[in-house]
Amino acid sequence: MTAVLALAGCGGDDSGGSQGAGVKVESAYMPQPVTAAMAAGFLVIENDGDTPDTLRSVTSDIAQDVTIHTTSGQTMESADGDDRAIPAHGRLVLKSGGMHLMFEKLKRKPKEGETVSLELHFTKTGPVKVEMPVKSATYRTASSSSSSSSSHQ
Ligand SMILES: [Cu+2]
Repeated sequence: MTAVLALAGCGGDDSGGSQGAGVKVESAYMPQPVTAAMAAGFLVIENDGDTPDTLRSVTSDIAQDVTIHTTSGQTMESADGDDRAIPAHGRLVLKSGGMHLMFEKLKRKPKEGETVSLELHFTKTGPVKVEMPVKSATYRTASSSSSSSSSHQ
């Protein structure tokens, strides 16, 4: 649970009181997984604040582990600190064919119509709770233009 990231921050001055201010989550969804082994999740994190932030970890009620992956070609790898950065007044997009959440060791298999609870942990902002709807296995957001299929959606 303690992913230790050596963050090149702004000198460790975290006396500011803007906890939870700038970050919000949109367009979260989970395609209904094919197997009970793992599931993918997608969302968009918007940072309205003046401070860059970093997605540090994700927890969920349905999975023992939630990891953050990037997809390159047909393979995926763990997304590191740079990939997880959310610039000030910027966004971090997790979408099909790109970065995604990977729910592993599922406690139950999510079904279309259900909602999965997760909590996002950031370097600066306090935890953000997300209710992620489970969609059909082939669901795509309108903005997702990628038609390439990776191995686990
Ligand atoms: Cu993955």
